[in-house]
Amino acid sequence: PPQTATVLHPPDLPDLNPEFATQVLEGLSAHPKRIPSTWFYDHRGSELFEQITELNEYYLTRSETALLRSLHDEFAQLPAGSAVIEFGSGSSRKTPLLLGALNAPASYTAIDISGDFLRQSVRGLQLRFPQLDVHALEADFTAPLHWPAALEADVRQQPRIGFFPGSTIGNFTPEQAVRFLHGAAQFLGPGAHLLVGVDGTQDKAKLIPAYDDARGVTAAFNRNLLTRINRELGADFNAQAFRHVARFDPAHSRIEMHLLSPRPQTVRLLGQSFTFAEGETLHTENSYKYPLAMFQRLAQSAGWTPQKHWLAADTDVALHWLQR
Ligand code: AVJ
Repeated sequence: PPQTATVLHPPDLPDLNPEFATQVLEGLSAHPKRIPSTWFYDHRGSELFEQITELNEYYLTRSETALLRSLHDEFAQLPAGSAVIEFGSGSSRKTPLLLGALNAPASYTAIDISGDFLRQSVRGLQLRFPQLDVHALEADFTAPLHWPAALEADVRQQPRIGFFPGSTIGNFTPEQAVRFLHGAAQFLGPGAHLLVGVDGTQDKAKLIPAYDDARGVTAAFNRNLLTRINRELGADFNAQAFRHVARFDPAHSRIEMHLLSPRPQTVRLLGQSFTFAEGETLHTENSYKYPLAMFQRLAQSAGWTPQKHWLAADTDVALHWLQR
């Protein structure tokens, strides 16, 4: 007699994020292998990034923070009652420097994909700035954004200042950066300003240690991606069997991070195997470095007018002030 087949249901992995699974499967099947750097930031990854920002070698955070402090008086001259909108606010560590300098800002809207971090940091800011109307939008700002109707009417009346610090824009390809800047212009509306932090460093002697520090915090940050894939997608990466590599590519003006397999090895993930040849790498991050004029051209091609910029005293970290 013909036998009856049994329908198997895929196992329920309650934490399996389909977007994460798809991008990891695609990236490991690609040549060269790659995974988008957005996946670094699980809880541990965010902790490790915070530690990176405190390293001596990682000049970016220190430079930008000093720059923001030095602009206190200049920010105080801007029109009162503004709406500050931060993209990818994360822990919002730099936000108080801007909010504290501005003349009686009316509202602050934080936008982040991680609702967890967002709720926490927005609470802290509300306590620190009790007069401020504080809003949190859980959204992916790399895709087109729309104002919730409840906020739009209020914010549209206020002078709008977008805030995108930390050289986060460097994680986009130039094409993605233009798309983001264009979307931010639409979202912020006519007359808005955008304050963007951009690193323009081209000196390998400064870049390599910043992305491959002596204490190995950046290496741990990079390898944590493999640990996360193991935990959330059930893979069997041996994170310690990969070497952290940071390289500068001057042709693309970007620093790259990779995980290098010093010997051949095979990894299993969701029923598939992926083989690494000796010396093969998994490309985990691009961090584009835009010198001043290069970033101004990029901003212009996205519909922004560069009005001003400020350069850090001892590094090539800059803040750009753009107007729509
Ligand atoms: C958060 C994207 C600005 O590219 O410098 C730090 C992330 N990667 N060390 C950067 C990062 C390795 C960081 N950004």
